[in-house]
Amino acid sequence: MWYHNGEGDQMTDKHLKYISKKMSYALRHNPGKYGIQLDEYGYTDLAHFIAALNRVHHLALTRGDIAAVIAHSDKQRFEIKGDRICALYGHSIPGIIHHQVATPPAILYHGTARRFLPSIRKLGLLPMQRQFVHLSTDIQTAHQVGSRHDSHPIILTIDTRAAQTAGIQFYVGNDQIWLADEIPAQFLHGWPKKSENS
Ligand code: HQG
Repeated sequence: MWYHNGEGDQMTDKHLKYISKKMSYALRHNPGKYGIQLDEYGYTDLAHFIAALNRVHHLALTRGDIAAVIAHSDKQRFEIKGDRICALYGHSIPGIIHHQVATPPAILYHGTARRFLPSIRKLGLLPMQRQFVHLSTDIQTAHQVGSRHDSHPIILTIDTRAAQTAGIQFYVGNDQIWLADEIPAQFLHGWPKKSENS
């Protein structure tokens, strides 16, 4: 399938995915490689960002190309505000990126691998390599997230009201993703019977 960038050029799904991966890498994991700086909310200057992507990867991307990547993505990964762009979630860089604190739906979901369950039972959900634990608003999204780690993912449910009452804060990622510093195991439900998991 071909996508238009609004400037007369066309890109394939493969092109869009390639660019999206590089954008994620730069904005979530390694801005230093691109010579860009993120502010405390993860935003950076869009023109500088495009120039950096082009320089590092020998591309000739325009603002229209970046807009096309965002518009045709399967997930809401990035946001452009005026002349700035950010990744909405997924960061692993050392300095914490701030997200808005808010009250999530009463139940959130987290799709994970069967092999992680013994550790999650003990330690709760931890951010692991990222800055925050990622939670989904619906089961289908949680299933997709968990499928990245296991062909038969387990969907845990999070009792957000009980967690909030205990002082756990939730942060806005995008319409389908919420973030938290950690979720202790007592607020997690939907465990399979012990015999069904590793
Ligand atoms: C697991 C993608 C052992 C956790 C997705 C997960 C998402 C533990 C894995 C976003 C644990 C980390 C994030 C513990 C958590 N012991 N394992 N105590 N606590 N884990 O990829 O949530 O496509 O860093 O269950 O769609 O899978 O990149 O996090 O399985 O929205 O835009 O440790 O990234 O978005 O894996 O995915 P990840 P995630 P994009």
